[in-house]
Amino acid sequence: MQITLVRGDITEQEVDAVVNAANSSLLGGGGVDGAIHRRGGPAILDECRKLRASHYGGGLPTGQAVATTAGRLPARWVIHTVGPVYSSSEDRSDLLASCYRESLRVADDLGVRSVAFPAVSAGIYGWPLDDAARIAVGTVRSTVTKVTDARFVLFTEDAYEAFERALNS
Ligand code: AR6
Repeated sequence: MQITLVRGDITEQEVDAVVNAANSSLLGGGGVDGAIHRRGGPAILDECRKLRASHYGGGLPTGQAVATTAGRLPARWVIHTVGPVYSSSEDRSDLLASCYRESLRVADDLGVRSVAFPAVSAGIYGWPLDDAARIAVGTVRSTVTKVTDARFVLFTEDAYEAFERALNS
């Protein structure tokens, strides 16, 4: 698998699947989630509502992932995952790692080869960037998958640099 870093907007990525840093309601929010729903259009939210009704009435649990189509995005699929809110008193790293592992598992179920990830939990959910980057890169690197192109799409220079450090260490 080739891992690359891109500075930019995940909604513009021409990949098979983009990962969304969602919340358990699956009904949208700010950050990456807001951008994906805005740019992808209402088809994504419709499918999220149906998934809630059929499988996730109590919400998609933290650390899990589920796919919808991608509406008007250049990608074909959106894989929604729910990162943990950062806590300084409790180690939630396993849940953050699970987001990447489960997203790759869903990508394998879809049979796709290229996946773009944002820095899950490193925005509104408050995760320190270097730690979020270390977990993201470490987990994607060590997961057995048929995905051949894993791309981290970083919105800010700070995030890009943190992922660069993680990738080079
Ligand atoms: N493309 C790539 N990265 C982005 C984009 C974009 N268009 N927009 C923001 N980022 P966040 P979280 C970066 O807050 O911390 C939502 O309300 C951002 O700079 O999107 O997992 C959900 O509904 C940061 O580095 O996700 C949840 O309630 C990273 O993406 C909650 O936020 C993740 O920031 C999830 O919070």
